Amino acid sequence: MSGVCIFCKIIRGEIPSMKIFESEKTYAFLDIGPLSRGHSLIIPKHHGAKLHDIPDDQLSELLAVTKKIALAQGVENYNVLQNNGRIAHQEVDHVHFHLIPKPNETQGLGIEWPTQ
Ligand code: DGP
Repeated sequence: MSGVCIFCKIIRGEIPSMKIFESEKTYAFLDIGPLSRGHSLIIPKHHGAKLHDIPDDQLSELLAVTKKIALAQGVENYNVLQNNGRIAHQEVDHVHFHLIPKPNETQGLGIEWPTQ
């Protein structure tokens, strides 16, 4: 955990978030600036800026949780994105997977997700 990282603060509950899922290793919540309804972020509790900073067991759970959230949302068309470094458009230096339902699928979400 990092004292200054905003995603570590979200995990600790020091910054509010719309939590979707939490386990020992993983936390998921709605993106503050959603690109579509249900846009979610799935993050490891282990602090690391880039993909290669995260232990393999945490990475595998991140993808499994991403899949479960997509299934729970009931969407069939979506993007999963993960940015590393400023040139690659990473803004928050704590590894995160974006799960972005495609706009024409959002009306089919199985769950009413608030946009926050
Ligand atoms: P990236 O460019 O891949 O680093 O995306 C960072 C994402 O994090 C961006 O879509 C907005 C989101 N974000 C940044 N700060 C907060 C926050 O405090 N709360 C929530 N829910 N999302 C945040």
